[in-house]
Amino acid sequence: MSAPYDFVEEPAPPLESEVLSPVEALAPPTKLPLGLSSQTLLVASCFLAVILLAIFLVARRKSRTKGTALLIVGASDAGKTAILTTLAYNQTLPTQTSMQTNSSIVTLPGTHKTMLVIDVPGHPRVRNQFRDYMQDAKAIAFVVDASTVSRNGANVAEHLHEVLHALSSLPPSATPPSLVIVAHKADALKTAASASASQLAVNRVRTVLERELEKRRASHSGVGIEGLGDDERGAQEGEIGMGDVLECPSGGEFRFERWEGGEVQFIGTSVTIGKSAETGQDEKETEEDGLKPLREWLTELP
Ligand SMILES: Nc1nc2c(ncn2[C@@H]2O[C@H](COP(=O)(O)OP(=O)(O)O)[C@@H](O)[C@H]2O)c(=O)[nH]1
Ligand SMILES: [Mg+2]
Repeated sequence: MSAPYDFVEEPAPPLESEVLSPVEALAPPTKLPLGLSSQTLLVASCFLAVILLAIFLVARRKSRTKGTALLIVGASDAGKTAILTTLAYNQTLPTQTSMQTNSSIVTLPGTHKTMLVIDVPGHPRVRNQFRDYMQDAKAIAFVVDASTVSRNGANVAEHLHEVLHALSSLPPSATPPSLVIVAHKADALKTAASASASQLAVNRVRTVLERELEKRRASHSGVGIEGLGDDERGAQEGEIGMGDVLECPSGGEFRFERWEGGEVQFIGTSVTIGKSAETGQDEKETEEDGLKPLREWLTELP
């Protein structure tokens, strides 16, 4: 076999300072037609194998990493668009109930991290669109109007049940997005001067939702896709039953802290309506920034 390159005819003279590996030191190097020793070839192919393995691992890891977006879901009028515009522009803009998704890039304060924030409309006919964005989601904020949850609990729980079901139905290879339940409009609650409005909002939302989800667990128990409407049934064929999603280990009532599908966090928030919240950088942080808990939660996401 003829060598393809001219320079291979003259092997490079060995360097005085060349350090021999233990393998080289033991076995006298045999020269191949290309002028390379078998040891050099061995080392080169090991090196190549390591590089290929690294490329494979990085590619595999990339396909498993979770998305980068924040999905804001929840009933109509819960305050989703107000939260989005406050995160993005530090003010609320007059909005109408929308059937369309709004989105905006938000920079998290104190960091250079940016996030795509997607506000999915809450109208019952379109709210299931959130499933289309699940793969891109790093986090889901389920927004609940704390001032009306006592009246709307059953509807809100039905919507949340769909979100919990979607989270549980993700393929095992996907990293599920983090879930936070946002007890919003804390400012609209009547509190005793000493009590924290956001803590009251969280307690109220958690209590109502646990009660309503427990009712759903008890009535759906063992019900698979038969328990769903026609539209849902087609889409969820083959997935876990709706009732099973709410089962907690060792039986018993539904409790968020015992939910097996993942950790569910709660925060209480509010936004300033109608005017720009002009909080300058050096102005000291006041109670006014009602979205602080949400910003902090987003900053601390893994
Ligand atoms: N009191 C109070 N009202 C709010 C708050 N956030 C939103 N709202 C009001 O709630 C209504 C619905 O808000 P919107 O963002 O359009 O809700 P969406 O349908 O979930 O997007 C609007 O009239 C807002 O002004 C809040 O933190 N406190
Ligand atoms: Mg809206």
